[in-house]
Amino acid sequence: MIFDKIEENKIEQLFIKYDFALKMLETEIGILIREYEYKNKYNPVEHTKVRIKSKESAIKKLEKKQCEITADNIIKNVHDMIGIRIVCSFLSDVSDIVNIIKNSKHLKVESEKDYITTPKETGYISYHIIVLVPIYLNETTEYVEAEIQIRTIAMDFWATLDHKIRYKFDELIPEEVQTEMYNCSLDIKSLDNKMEKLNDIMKKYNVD
Ligand code: 0O2
Repeated sequence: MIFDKIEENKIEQLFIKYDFALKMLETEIGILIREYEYKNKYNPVEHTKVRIKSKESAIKKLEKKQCEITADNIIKNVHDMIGIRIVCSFLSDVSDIVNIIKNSKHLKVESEKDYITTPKETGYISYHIIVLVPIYLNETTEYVEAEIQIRTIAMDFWATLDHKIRYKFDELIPEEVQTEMYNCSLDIKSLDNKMEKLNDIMKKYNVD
């Protein structure tokens, strides 16, 4: 973790921009959800959580990618320095939230990863969108990358425990634990499908 004073200052300035961008992102997502709720008389979101990646985690990611520790390399190589997780009730809510984000006038979609249609080999299920968030500085408007993770409560339950387990084993996870986690993810998928059917049944009864 060796970088000179100039680079250290640049990284510090970059983190200030991340801080602004995270506030913008949180506000924009809050507005989009509130608008949806007003139009549909229904709130599809259980909770949201924002976070800025720590300097240590960013450096770890750069080292993994064998990149020099510079502010420019953080911008170019770490796409999830800031992020928001949107946890929804049902699968169809995830699709609705993905659509409203894609239609946002303020967030520019850069890329998407649909780990719901195609889960990761670990069993991880979620929908990721990388967006550019505008930040309005005194003289210019800049765009900062952010990762939006959208998932159901069931997917979030799995991912939270998986994260804990990974942390305990420091990435060297025994094969039997990996297999068990993968099998649990299949149960999560099946549970989400059952809950979606239940959601459809509920609509027939027209209850709020
Ligand atoms: P943290 O601590 O959550 O910030 P890229 O970011 O594009 O260079 P990567 O890592 O392949 O490459 O991107 P991907 O697959 O979109 O994953 C980014 C984030 O998704 C991760 O961030 C995790 O938050 C989450 N994620 C991905 N795979 C798994 C998984 O198997 N289990 C769990 N629990 N979460 C996962 P970080 O930076 O790895 O971690």
